Amino acid sequence: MIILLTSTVNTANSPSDSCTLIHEDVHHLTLLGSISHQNESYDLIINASQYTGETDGERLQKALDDVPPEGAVVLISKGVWSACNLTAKSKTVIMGTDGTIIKHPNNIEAPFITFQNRSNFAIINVTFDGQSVPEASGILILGSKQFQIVNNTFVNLKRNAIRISENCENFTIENNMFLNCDNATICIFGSPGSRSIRSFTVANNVLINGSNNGKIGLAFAENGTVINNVVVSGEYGIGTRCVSNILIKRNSIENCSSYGIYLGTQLGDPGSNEIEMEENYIANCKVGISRYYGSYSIYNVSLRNNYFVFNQLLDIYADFPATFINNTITSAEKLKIVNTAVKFIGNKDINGQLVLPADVNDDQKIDMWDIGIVARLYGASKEQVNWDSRADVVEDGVIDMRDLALIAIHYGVYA
Ligand SMILES: [Ca+2]
Ligand SMILES: [Ca+2]
Repeated sequence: MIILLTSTVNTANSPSDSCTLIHEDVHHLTLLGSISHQNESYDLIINASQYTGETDGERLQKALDDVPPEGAVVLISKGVWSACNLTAKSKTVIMGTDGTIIKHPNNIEAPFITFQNRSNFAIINVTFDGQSVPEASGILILGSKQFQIVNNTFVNLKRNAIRISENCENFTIENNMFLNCDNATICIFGSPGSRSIRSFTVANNVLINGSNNGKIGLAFAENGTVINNVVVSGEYGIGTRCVSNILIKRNSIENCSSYGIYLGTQLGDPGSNEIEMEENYIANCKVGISRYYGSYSIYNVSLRNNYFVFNQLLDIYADFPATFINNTITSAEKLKIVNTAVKFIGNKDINGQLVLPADVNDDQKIDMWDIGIVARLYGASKEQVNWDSRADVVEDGVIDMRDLALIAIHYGVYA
């Protein structure tokens, strides 16, 4: 790796201090191996410590402004920097060392840094402290592509620690830690009405204590993977709206005050479809999974081998059409189906008992006997004396076509 310290480096500061910083930073980078991302490597390193200015923000901005068209790494040395409202160019790798902290100045709502209409950039190894400034977001990325946000720490961001919006594609948010970050902590939010964000991975992030709408939020997005993330003590775990071709896999969501995973829709959106959820663990939330809001179209949703256990009200509130295969829930009582197009196969409770929601007479088979019971009670409503809640398989307080439809979907299923 060639390291060039160019004439853009300002040496007006104490020369000996500067040399030490350069040495430390270069040493650190050498340990990392090479400075490359998205298959590009940058030979130019710009050390922000070498810049003078009235404020840390001014110094950092000067360093960022010095990135040439061919790209550079902007090193931010160990220490506390007070800055926000920075902007960066394409081909900029912003890199901290261990102990690089950027603190939000009080009472300024601007994000720390904005990338708008940029490509090929990264933010690596920086701690961002939002100082709990209301409405202040962290990293704002608009209309950009080919970028990575990796190995950073975000604390006390009260709105969108990371917000990705407009048309964005080919990016990764990986190995970041979020502590006390609220209001859609990781917020991938395309343009309402279309799925304008595509081809992304959100992996191995840890979100702790996002009690006020803390979550991984995906809206107006497609072709994405959300994998191996941990959300603890948020309001939600993973929230979606108007998404397609999304894989949600092996995430662990615990102790959220509302929905572990939700699939929201709104009128005017194209709805959500082609969503696969596999091997997630959702426990001790208020509700494990639900649509939560909206009645617009959802289709081709499948859930396999997930654990929805010990959630307070319900493990699964199936108010959306989906295929549930081989999942584990706490008990049959923690499942509520209110959508007639739910297919429920091979799911068990924590004691290994099959949960067969259309098995009205509890004989581990779904057949004519179950249809017979529903037919006999057809038209009954909850207030009537002949009411039998077992026949109300689509749990809406009436025994009607919807219950027959759900049994028909499962007809022939045996334990
Ligand atoms: Ca039966
Ligand atoms: Ca019913």
